[in-house]
Amino acid sequence: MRAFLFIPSRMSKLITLNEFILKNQSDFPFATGELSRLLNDIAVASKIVSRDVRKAGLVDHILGAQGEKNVQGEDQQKLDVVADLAFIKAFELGGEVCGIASEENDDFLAFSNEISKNGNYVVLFDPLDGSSNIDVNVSIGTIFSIYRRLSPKGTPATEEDMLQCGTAQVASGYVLYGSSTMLVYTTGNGVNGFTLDPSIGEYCLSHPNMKMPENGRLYAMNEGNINECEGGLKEYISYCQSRENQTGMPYSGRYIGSLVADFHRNLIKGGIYIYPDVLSAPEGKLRLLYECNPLAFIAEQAGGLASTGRKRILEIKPERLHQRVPYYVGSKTMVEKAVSFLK
Ligand code: AHM
Ligand code: MG
Repeated sequence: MRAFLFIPSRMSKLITLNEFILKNQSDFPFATGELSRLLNDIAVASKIVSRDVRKAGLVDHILGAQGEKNVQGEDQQKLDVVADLAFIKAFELGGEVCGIASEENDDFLAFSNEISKNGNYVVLFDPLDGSSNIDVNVSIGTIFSIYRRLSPKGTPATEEDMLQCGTAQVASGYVLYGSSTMLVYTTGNGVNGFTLDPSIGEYCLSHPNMKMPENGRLYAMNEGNINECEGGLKEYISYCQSRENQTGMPYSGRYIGSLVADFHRNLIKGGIYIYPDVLSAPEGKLRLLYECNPLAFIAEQAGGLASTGRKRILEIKPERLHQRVPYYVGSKTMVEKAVSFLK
């Protein structure tokens, strides 16, 4: 019997993140290759974190049973601290970054080595968002935001470098450690998504030029907080659950409790994510610099919106590193509608 070899007539060429970054280097406002190298450093650090996330259950439940030290005799650390250190190390050794601020650290960090002091960028990031999901094998993510420094080159990074408006972001992105690991980023020229192919250890372009559907029928909010929310938001959630909305059917509630995962789903399928100010978190829960601004930049670049309910997120002048804000992000029409209920 003859065996037939099936050869697809049209195979598209695999584009790795590296190739894509190099190809698009000229999109960057200062096309010196520094931002390309920085994005590459982020990709490498995220692969390390992805590997650690994938074996988290083993470390906690099998290796961890041996005591507080792992097999190499090192102290075991929580995964969010491991992620924080992996990214900080990548930024410090990479040479493009003069300082960082991270959700895991009280204060910002100005790198003191000679190469880093000459770095032109600062990075603000949440190393592992969705920490309540780490132990239960639910998707978590890294979120990052990149700015050009304001302080003079060659000097230590300052707090002013960190407290810039979201509109000044040069690039932002996230890595989703989900059923696959994905890196999604923007440099202000559209949004592109890459999936990590574990067999070759490379991010490959899988979601070119991502656009958030203008409308949707998914809403994501911790409805346990509903009685602590302002009246307008309660009315908006009732509207979502009614047949009064444009679909004539109740929307579906989808809340993972992991911002990156909820945001990513809404980016692809259309929807809104809401974390309002509530009694237990009077300014909201999410952090402007590490969570809201980077995802707001991506949302807008993909055609969506991000608001506090009263103001465009990207236009807020940050006052504190760990500042929190109410957050409404997602499909344009849905965010506009939600905001209209608050007025
Ligand atoms: P974290 O940065 O401490 O993980 O907090 C942020 C997370 C988001 O990922 C998620 O959407 C939200 O907190 C969930 O909060 P809650 O459990 O209050 O609904
Ligand atoms: Mg977080």
